[in-house]
Amino acid sequence: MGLVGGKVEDVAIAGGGQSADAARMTAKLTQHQLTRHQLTRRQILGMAALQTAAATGLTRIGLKSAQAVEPAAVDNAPAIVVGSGYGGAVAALRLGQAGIRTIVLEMGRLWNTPGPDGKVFCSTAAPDRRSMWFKTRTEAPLATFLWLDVVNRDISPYPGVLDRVRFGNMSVFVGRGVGGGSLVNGSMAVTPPRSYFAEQFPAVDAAEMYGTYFPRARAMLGVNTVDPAWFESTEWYRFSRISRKHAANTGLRTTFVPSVYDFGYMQREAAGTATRSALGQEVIYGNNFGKKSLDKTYLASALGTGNVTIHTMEKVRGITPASDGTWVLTADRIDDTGAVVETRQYGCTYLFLGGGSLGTSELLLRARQSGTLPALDASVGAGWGPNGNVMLGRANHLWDTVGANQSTMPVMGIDDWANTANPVFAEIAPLPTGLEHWVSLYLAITKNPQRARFSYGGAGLSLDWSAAQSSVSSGMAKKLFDRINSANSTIYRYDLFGSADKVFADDFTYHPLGGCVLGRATDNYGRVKGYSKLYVTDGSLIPGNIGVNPLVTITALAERTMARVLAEDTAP
Ligand code: FAE
Repeated sequence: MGLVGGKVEDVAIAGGGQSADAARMTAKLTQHQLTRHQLTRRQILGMAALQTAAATGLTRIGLKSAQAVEPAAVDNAPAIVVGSGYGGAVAALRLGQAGIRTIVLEMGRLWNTPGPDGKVFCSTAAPDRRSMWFKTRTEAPLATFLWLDVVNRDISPYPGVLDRVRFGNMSVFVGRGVGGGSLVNGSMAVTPPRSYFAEQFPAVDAAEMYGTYFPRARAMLGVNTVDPAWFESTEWYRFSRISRKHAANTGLRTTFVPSVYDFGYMQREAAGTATRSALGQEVIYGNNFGKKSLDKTYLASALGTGNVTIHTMEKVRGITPASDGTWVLTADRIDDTGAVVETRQYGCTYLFLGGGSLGTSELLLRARQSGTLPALDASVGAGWGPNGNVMLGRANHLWDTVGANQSTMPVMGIDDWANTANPVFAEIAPLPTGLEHWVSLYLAITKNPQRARFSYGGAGLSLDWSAAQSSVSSGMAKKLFDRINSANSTIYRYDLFGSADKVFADDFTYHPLGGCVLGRATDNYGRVKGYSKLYVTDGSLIPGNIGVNPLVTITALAERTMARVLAEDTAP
């Protein structure tokens, strides 16, 4: 299995046997989208491939995907990437650009086929089966309003876009589908304070990260910021301005938070000239417009190289080294009911794990437990944390209205991270219901030093995080918000999180981090210890906490890994 040589541009132009459908899609995209966004030619080709695959119901997406290719008994490629979230998408693009033929295996579906309502994704106001990964009822983080069970709905099981994975004392939200967490997240694209990054990654060259890889990640992801003048005047961010006033009354600093949601598009939504998405209660179950999720950025570019194919609805469950030093993967292909319709084997020389903190930890621990990867470092599974996440609501005075209209994309945070006695970064979160409710909602990221460990056994993946460890996070959030309540004579909301008097939702996280920590379970570049040509590129590299929302850090670290691996490990 050698590397595929050749010039990437030539492959892309030739289109590898691009069908008439794909060519038509390309032309349509060129007319309609190039004018709006500055798409590269690779992205246009890649997006055409995604649309063609959706239109024809294919589960294998590449520039050649419109051709009816009978899959071989074992699919071999020089490189395989597991998962198509941030870590997987960066790996796929950089491998494809290097002329290396790559297969991406993603357990979720491709999200660009409209449902009966003409939309790809459902909104938080009217969730249906598209919302959640094989559940019979939605499991939104904010469970109740005025203690009433009015938020969640019964749904039929389906490979929906958001999953909530429940462990004993912690449940973890993750995205499922081509684009992973980028499909469901709040788009906040924050670069961590340099001093904290250096504290968490003492062996990583911070100057190189802040000079090269963070800027590269932000540019590739399409990070932008809200126009401050529009922010000050629009009804859609009244909820942020009220929370900013209350923070200021407490002597606390607020800061604008960059985003991968296109604020130009949002302003057109507000003006009534574009279909509403962020302003139409779309977020955790996907955004139909405006968001630069990975299928619009890294993955479109990766497909556009002509060297990358994405296989959807295929869950990798086994990793075995072959005697010649290559890798053999076992993957289950599932249908819309979740039934396994086929089990396939894949072979590759270079294996990149981008299944996220849960997915990658599970794959490695299961391989160690089943005896196929006995030489993994003892620290695999360890160093996990929820990024100190705590959600909470405050009740405002009647005169401090937060507005019936709220954008789903947060753009501001209360930054008290420099307070060494109690470091907290609290994003001001929306609660869009279409009605005035006087609630200020927050997702606090606290500097909780507690860590847990994954293990794998008969019951699958388990996590030994305890309720006492969560209370360290909520204790820190309480210290900050007690100050805010006291300065503004306000109180907490007790009705939002299900049980009678629950104020701090510290038992779920949007930010699972760790399990295969950089420099411990891997070398300093994500190469898994004990094996060669096996790499981790996702959030499992981060040791439990990064102080801000993690997508930019995951992307930048993956860029750093790929630059090093392509320079050193894949040379002929
Ligand atoms: P991730 O994006 O989770 O991708 C992993 C992919 O691998 C998924 O598509 C899985 O389906 C797939 N997969 C897993 N196991 C397998 C397997 N065995 N075989 C095949 N495929 C597999 O990983 N972060 C921010 O920075 N800003 C935000 O505003 C923000 N808001 C969030 C809101 C929500 C509701 C959620 C759930 C998360 C949010 N996050 C946010 C977190 C962010 O999305 C998350 O850290 C990244 O998506 C993690 O990236 P990874 O590459 O680690």
